[in-house]
Amino acid sequence: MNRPVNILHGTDWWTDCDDVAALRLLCRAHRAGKINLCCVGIDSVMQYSAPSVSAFLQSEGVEAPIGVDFSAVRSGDKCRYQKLLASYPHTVQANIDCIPAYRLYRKTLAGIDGRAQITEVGFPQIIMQLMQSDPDEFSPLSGMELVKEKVEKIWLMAGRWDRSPGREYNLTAYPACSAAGHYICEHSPVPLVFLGYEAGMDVITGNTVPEDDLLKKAFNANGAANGRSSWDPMLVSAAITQDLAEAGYAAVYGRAHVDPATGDNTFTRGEGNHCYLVKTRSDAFYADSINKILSARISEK
Ligand SMILES: [Ca+2]
Repeated sequence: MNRPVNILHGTDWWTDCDDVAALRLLCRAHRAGKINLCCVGIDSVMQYSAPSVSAFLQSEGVEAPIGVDFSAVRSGDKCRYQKLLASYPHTVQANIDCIPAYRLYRKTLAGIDGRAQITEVGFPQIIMQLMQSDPDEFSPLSGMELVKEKVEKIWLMAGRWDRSPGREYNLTAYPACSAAGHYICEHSPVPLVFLGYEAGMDVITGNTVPEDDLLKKAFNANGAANGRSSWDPMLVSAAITQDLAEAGYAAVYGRAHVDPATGDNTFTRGEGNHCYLVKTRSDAFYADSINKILSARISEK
């Protein structure tokens, strides 16, 4: 059996619940030995951010350190499911008990044997902060050197690639997202794989999860009792599978661009180690395979 892929996972864990579905897929893949979920970075700060991720991981029987992007504080944000999740048992009691997410990524990358891949289903600032980071007690390498040495590729749920220019939330929510998206596209020393808005919009999942399941409760609290678009679960699903054809995608290669001011994304086909994913199967194919995992009771281990 192949060695499980090391994954550092970033999630905005904010106003949408598909982040929770994505984390379940990663936890189940971790428990099945397909991946090693090394850590989770939260790229939006709310009162219950870290405690709610901690509770969800605990409910999945997975231990992974949590980091927080403390620069991503927003005012007036609605806590739709985080408080509910945090009412379940958890070990991380507050955001301040975590180290900054980019530092956790440094620590994780420096400590792993072999290389890792990064999945990001929210805002791209943690990855930019990692790339821009200085040597520290975890590694004598700069962030860029560390990424070059230890990261194989970066998977991002971001952008809209069936239009030019395209606009999508993770790159346009606020100025820091656009700037970080631009930076990563211009400077990443490793391949970038994008799954865009257009791929996940019509794939509805979460609707088959039993009512007493914590994931379903998070969906219900988010107003998604009948399921939700599958942007984040599809991105992590592709990363877990590793084989794009098997996961149901063709890749369009070239170079992605993000306007640093507006967050609009464009793509130049041809030379380049960026790609965006195009579905090769029916929406039911992705929905069924994701729902099958989301709806399964946790296995004894
Ligand atoms: Ca998300």
